Amino acid sequence: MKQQQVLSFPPKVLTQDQRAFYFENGYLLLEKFISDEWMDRLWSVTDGFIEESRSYTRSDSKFDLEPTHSAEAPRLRRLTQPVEHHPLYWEFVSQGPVVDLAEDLLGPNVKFHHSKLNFKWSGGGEEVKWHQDIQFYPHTNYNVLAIGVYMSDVTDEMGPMGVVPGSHNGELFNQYNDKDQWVGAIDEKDLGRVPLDKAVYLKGPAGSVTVHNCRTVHGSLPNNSAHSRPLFLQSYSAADAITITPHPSYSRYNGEIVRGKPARWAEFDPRPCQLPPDWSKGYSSIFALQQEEDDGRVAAAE
Ligand SMILES: O=C(O)CCC(=O)C(=O)O
Repeated sequence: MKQQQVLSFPPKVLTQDQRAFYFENGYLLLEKFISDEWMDRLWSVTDGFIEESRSYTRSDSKFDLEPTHSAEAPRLRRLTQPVEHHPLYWEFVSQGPVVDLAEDLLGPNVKFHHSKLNFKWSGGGEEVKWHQDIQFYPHTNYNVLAIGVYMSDVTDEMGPMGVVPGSHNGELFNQYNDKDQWVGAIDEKDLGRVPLDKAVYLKGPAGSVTVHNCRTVHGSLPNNSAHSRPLFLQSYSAADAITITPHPSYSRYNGEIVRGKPARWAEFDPRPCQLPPDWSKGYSSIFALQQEEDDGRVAAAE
């Protein structure tokens, strides 16, 4: 669905100006968009996963751990596909206020792609290098976005999400290194073509929400503060954006329609998209890949 068509539907939670801002700049920040009640419910299950991670000594398809993670001092990078691990996350992703937001930006038919909870732990939680999302999961068009919920108050020291305004209308970058290995990050030599001096860092109190288009260049610095920066991210697409490559991480909900109805016609954008490696046997995480810890594969059975 084209932007003008999306805008022709009455919005549920955004103003027309906010929708126009997203289409022009490729991102949005909505301060305290999620209620305290929702945040308390999300924390009530998230604390349990942090506890559970203490019994893990290495990353798998559920927990992505920093190399120094231990039972005494957990250091989680990510809970992968939270929707797969607790029904509350799926309730939030499929019925919470973020679905109205997705509908306002994608049109009446909205499809879930995946979710993840990036913790960016206190005292050095890893950076996320500048990258674009769509090369991880190419679709037939670019009506694909990620909505992030800050689960704690986020300040400049905590490595807030940084976005480059307008970059969604620019170049799609190579995310392989010189040895043709996927690293999921834009190479230093290409970053000169990205106006990083214009980057905007999205901060706000707990319950604030970030939105970025799948082509928007984004990343975040290490978290050198004393507090973790959990960001619960969910990706959605317009129903007529069809995935081209196998899904990198399994969830029973991948591809579920959360609003409206499935597409009968695929919409195609003529702009080409780089393809990721074949992850059909498993995928680790953007952190492991960008730090070049592995080639992105985990055993499928894990
Ligand atoms: O957690 C962040 O700061 C950014 C996350 C991100 O871009 C990703 O996981 O793809």
